[in-house]
Amino acid sequence: MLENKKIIITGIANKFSIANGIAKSMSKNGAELAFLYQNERLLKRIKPIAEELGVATLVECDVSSDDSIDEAFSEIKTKWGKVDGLVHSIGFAPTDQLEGDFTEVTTREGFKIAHDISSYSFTALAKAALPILSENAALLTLTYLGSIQSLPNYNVMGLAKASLEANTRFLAASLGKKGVRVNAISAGPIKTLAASGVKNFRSMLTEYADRAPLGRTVTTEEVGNVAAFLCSDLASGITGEITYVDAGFNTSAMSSIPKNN
Ligand code: NAD
Ligand code: 0WE
Repeated sequence: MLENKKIIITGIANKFSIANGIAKSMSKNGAELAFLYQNERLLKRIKPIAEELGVATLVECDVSSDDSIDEAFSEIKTKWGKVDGLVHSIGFAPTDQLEGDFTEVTTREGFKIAHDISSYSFTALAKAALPILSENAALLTLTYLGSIQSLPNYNVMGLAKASLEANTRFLAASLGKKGVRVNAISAGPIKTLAASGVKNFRSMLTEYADRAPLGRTVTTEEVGNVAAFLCSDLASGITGEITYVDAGFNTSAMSSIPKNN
């Protein structure tokens, strides 16, 4: 499905990362991959993953810095010349923003960081990649239901994801004339590093499974397969779209089997 495509993957922190599920599926489907990693500290986790998938291009890129982004893309340009796809799997808010009452805990600085790292970085990477993007290239990001519905503790990240989804539509409108598609996957909750510090995450997963039509949560492999499809030419008619990979959770208002009545 992705033969002869060169795809950049961001956001692998360890084997549990959604970006790792995406890398595995894209690799299985024939893509040649490059990994952008946040900092050197993560290298020892990423190297074995890269080796297993035969990925030779590992480049440091901290999306909070324009210089870091510029350096990373000049390295990719030298190595590859062109790029057929980019996966943005990056989200961050300071921990103090993600626990407690929204009105009380949200600060100007927390808001700024969450939007900078979780939404603007998608625009920034698209901008940096544009000179080497091939015709029919595809960009993809990862979002969450908290963008359109409130839930406890997700707080300012919900606002940042709403911005990221609008970002997806505006990038799609901007890059469509070049044949470039831009989409997002809204994934159900998965126990990754970004979820590990979250209070009551396990009980959230149970509640999700109860309400989801499939009666379970989703895996990074399932998200990865949809990512591979969206970045392939099979999805040539899809852009600006948010595709839910959540076992149907967002389509269901109540669990189907009453517990007590
Ligand atoms: P993860 O912790 O494995 O991945 C988050 C990644 O963001 C890490 O690799 C980290 O290095 C990277 N990152 C953070 N700040 C960065 C910076 N300044 N520069 C470069 N990289 C930076 O967790 P994950 O759950 O795989 O998250 C990936 C994406 O999926 C995020 O956008 C997240 O919001 C989204 N998402 C997660 C879930 C879930 O339940 N896990 C559900 C829906 C969407
Ligand atoms: O988007 C996310 C993860 C967001 C996230 C998580 C962290 C934890 C560690 C962003 N920044 C940080 N910063 C840290 O320091 N998800 C969709 C997973 C997630 O996170 C939640 C959730 C869900 C689901 C936080 C609160 C409530 C639900």
